[in-house]
Amino acid sequence: MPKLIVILGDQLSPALASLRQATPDDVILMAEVKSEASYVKHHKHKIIFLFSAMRHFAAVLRQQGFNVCYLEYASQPGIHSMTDAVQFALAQYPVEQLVITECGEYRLQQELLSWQTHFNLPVTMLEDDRFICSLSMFAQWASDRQQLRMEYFYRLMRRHTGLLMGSNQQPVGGQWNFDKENRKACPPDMLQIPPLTFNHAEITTTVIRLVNQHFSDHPGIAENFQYAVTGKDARKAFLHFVEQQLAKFGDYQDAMLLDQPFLFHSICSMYLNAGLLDVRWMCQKVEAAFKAEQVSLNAAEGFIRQVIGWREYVRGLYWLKMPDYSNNNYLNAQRPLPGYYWHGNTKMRCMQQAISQTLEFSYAHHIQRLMITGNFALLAGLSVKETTDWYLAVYCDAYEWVELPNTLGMALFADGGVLASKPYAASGAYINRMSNYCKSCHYKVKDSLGELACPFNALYWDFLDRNSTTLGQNARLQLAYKNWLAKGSEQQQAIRHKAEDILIHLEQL
Ligand code: FAD
Ligand code: DLZ
Ligand code: SF4
Repeated sequence: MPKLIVILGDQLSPALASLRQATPDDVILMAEVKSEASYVKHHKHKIIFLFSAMRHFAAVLRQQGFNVCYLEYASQPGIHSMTDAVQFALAQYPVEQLVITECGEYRLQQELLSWQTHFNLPVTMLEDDRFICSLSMFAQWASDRQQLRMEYFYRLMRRHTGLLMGSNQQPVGGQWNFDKENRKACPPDMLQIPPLTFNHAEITTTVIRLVNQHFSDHPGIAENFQYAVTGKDARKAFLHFVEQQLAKFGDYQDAMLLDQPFLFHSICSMYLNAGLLDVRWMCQKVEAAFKAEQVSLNAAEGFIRQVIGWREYVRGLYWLKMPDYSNNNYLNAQRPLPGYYWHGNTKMRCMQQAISQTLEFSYAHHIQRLMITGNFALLAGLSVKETTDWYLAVYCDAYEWVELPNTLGMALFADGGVLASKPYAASGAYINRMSNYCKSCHYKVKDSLGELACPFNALYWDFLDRNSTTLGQNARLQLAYKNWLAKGSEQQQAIRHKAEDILIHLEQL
């Protein structure tokens, strides 16, 4: 029975469940469609990356003898969605069933689930076993717990994979987590080896033209695109990270430096999320580097925790809690996103740095996303919907399954503590400790009051004050509230006024 196997833009893995079932009689459908390319204003690099990677992937499948129906963007009139693309393929090929692998986003998954009725054909949906933790395993883990803390899930994943495990199911080094060793500020003169970049192959050059033609109003400069678009190059980029940067990744994971967009990060999330890299292969390479004494335990553990811990955890949480999760707004944050999120022109050096590099490279590292742009959105009470849409649009690695829990849950505390035990709220002091941004800022990081006071300071105290009904009882915020009370009513009032003034003039900061 010939099948129509649909491969989505983030399913570019040769070992994908649905591809493992493919035979030369089947038709493999891949399509560049408007509904996927425009549901938010994706950064141009994200569209270039996916379209070019999809085209390269299709070429390899053809070389392997598969029958690929590939629909290039706007090449067929009337095809705007994946459903339209399937309709088109069904009219061309005599197939008797549809096969797909679980989709990454709830939105599109609903569309796929409608196909059986819509096309009156049997649809088989296969588990996405590129992830280590299946959705049923996560649901089972979550079922008998009041709190879904990542740390306990991570221990389960360590035991499940055997990564960095010693004898008797105990972690190598006697500790599960070396996070405390991963919070050093980075000396500005430390030698940084940049990530690998790649020249444009012909396919990429064609896609860049297409993106400039159809997505000219999306953020980013298409010609600056420099990422890998094949599995082979993505593996090269990752091995470069393991050899050159991993040793410092642990220590400086949370650090930020002026004009150093990548520091010692792997820049691999876009490859991993699209299927060009395999999570088990990556972890094995990192574990091997530790065993060969090329990197310390805190570097190897720090990296492995991010991928088998955080990444798998947020995916499990997303599917456990959707669709209601996306409607959460625990702190009732409604303020419109200021314009500088889209152009980066602000006097706040930290925001200017994090946003400018985001617009330039479609990339910022975790602490920039969490403690700069995310922290600012949290403190200023920016609209959850506008903020999550921004993150989904601007990052090359962004899909809702990973973006939403990180933004809505981790950065904005809009789920009321499902993901995090307290909001990641911080004043300028944290940013000053972890970066050298404040030294060249228009604002004074030590001041909370006065014209040049760092906006993060008054906003931080005002955030606690504004949300005291909802957050005041949080055990992990008791010290912060004690410090707020210790300020006395006169200073509190001055800070409230300052915060009010900042919020009124948010666009002018
Ligand atoms: P590294 O610092 O080198 O980390 C290694 C890998 O660990 C990453 O490639 C990623 O696969 C994984 N990882 C690390 N932290 C997380 C995390 N919290 N959740 C999931 N995976 C993690 N990551 C995305 O892949 N897509 C997103 O859309 C996304 N949105 C985010 C939004 C916010 C507000 C925040 C705070 C974080 C977000 N993250 C997202 C997580 C994290 O910031 C990125 O995975 C990371 O910055 C990617 O850069 P890197 O590959 O250099 O990561
Ligand atoms: C993100 C994206 C974009 C920009 N374009 C396409 C596309 O044209 N065709 C496609 O199959 N997938 C695309 N994607 C990825 C999908 O949005 C992704 O598969 C879903 O969001 C599920 O994670
Ligand atoms: Fe950011 Fe404040 Fe530091 Fe300026 S002084 S860089 S606004 S934290």
